[in-house]
Order: sequence, then structure tokens, then C-alpha cells
Amino acid sequence: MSVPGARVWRCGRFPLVLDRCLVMGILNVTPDSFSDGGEHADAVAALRHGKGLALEGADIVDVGGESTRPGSDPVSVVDELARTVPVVEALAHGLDVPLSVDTRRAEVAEACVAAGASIVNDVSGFRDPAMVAVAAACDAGLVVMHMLGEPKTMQAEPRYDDVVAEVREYLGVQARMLEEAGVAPGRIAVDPGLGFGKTTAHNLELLRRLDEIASLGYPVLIGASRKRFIGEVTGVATPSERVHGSTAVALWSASHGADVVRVHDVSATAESLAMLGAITGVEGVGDER
Ligand code: HH2
Repeated sequence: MSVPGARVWRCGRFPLVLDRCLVMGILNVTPDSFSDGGEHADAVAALRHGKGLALEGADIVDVGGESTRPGSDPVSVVDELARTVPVVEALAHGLDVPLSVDTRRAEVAEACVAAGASIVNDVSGFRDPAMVAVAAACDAGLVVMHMLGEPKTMQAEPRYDDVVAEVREYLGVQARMLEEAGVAPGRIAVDPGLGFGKTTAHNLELLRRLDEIASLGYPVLIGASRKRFIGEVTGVATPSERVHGSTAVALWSASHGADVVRVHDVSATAESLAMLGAITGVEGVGDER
């Protein structure tokens, strides 16, 4: 059910109506991601998982060929292209949900958009002028994320005077820079980058004051799924077992200004969000008990 006047995030041929919180399912085609590394590393397994995410209720499937977990080394462009492009191409033919590519590399973004991706998700927030040029030359949706420094070193004592104000300022500056480069504002979404150069206290503060990030006016994406701060709060050491804590963060985020949540556990998140939508009156429901 769509709400008149709902906002739209323009992602290539997909105008995504933001009348409820959307679910972005994670498809890591990497050998070393922190929670699912190696599980979908070959193209056949990746395709199967991507289709499964859509069946579970993912509104978007985010394909990533480089782990950006704390302490990770960058992969070569050649490897990242080889991991992502065939999967994006095959899913673009086989699925009717928008595909996103999670990359910091202009060559990968460009090739994946040509292969059918409708969103470029850049954890480095379009710092690279070559990424900005690719963004300006296509019509994909863009996720501008905040990361302090680089994955290799970002968790070495991250410091802020006011984490929310500083992240908000950075996202606003990067979004305006993209607009000045010719990107239509309706294509841009922002993400505070939980876990990217942030302590548990920083992540919790960003969630507590999410309305301040949302007040920038761009759609907001939150990626908390299975992250270390959830393990610290819940005491669950194994990332793949952090589903309850992750779902709690998704529900909090959806109620405090997030438009998209990026998650590994799609069905648990989609079902929880459907309940939230029913309670808050956004989703239509029948009378059956
Ligand atoms: N988090 C990760 C990767 N990409 N993109 C956005 N926009 N926001 C996030 O919070 C975000 C992201 C890290 O999670 P994951 O992909 O599961 O792990 P890894 O980087 O080890 O592949």
C-alpha cells in the first residue's frame, strides 16, 4: 500500500517508494567477510543466495566483492571485478528487485552498473573523484556512507567531539558535492556507517540520535546487522548468531527515521518490520486472527 506524498529514492529504473522501511539483503561474494565470508564465494552459490534473499523479502540485494571489516586489506580491482560483475549480471537477468553494488572502486561501480546494478553503495562516501564521475554519468541510486579513515586502521581509538554532529556534517558535505557534480538529489541516500571507525558508544549514540541524521532530508540507510557492537551489548560472540540484537536495531532504526536497513537475516527483519508497519498503521492488514 503506498501513502500519497511518500518520498521516492530514484535508483535507475526502480523508483523506490519510501512509505515503509525497505530491506536490503546482503550478498557478500568474498572469502573473508566478518560473518558470512566464504559462504557465497563462488558464482553459483552467490546466485542461489541472491535469489533466496529476494524470496525471503529483500527489497534490494547488495552485492559486495571486498570485505571492509576492521583490519582488512583492500582487494585488487581485478579480483573485485571478477567476483561481482558475473553475479550482478546473472541476478539482473533473473530477479526483479534492484541490485546494489557495495564498492569503493570506480571501475567496479561502472562495470556493475553496466551489468545491471541500480545502486552504488560506497562505504568511503564518494571520496574518490573517479567515483563521483561514475556517479554523475549514470542514473543509479547512491549510498553515501561515513567512515573514519580506512578499514585497516579505522577501529584504532576512533575519537569525535560529537559523533552525531560530525557524521551529519560529513554526510551533508558529500551529498552536496555530489549534487554540484550533477547528481539529482533524489538519487542520494546517506548512512552513518555503524562500526566504521566507531566504538560501541559511538554506534549507540548515532542510533539514539538518528533523527538528526534523518533531518538532512535524504533517505537514511542503516547497516547494523551482526556487527561487533551488537555482540558487545548482547554477549553473543558468534556474528551469525546475532540475529535478535540485529533485528532489534532494525526495528529501532525504522521507527526513528531509517528508510532502508542492510541485513544478513532478511526474513527475520522483513517479518519484524511488517509487524511494526501493522502497529504503526503503515501496512494494510486483514481482520483475520
Ligand atoms: N557495512 C558493511 C558493508 N557495507 N554498506 C553500508 N551502506 N552500510 C554499512 O553499514 C555497511 C556497508 C560491513 O558488513 P558486511 O558486508 O557484512 O561485512 P564485510 O565488510 O566483512 O564484508
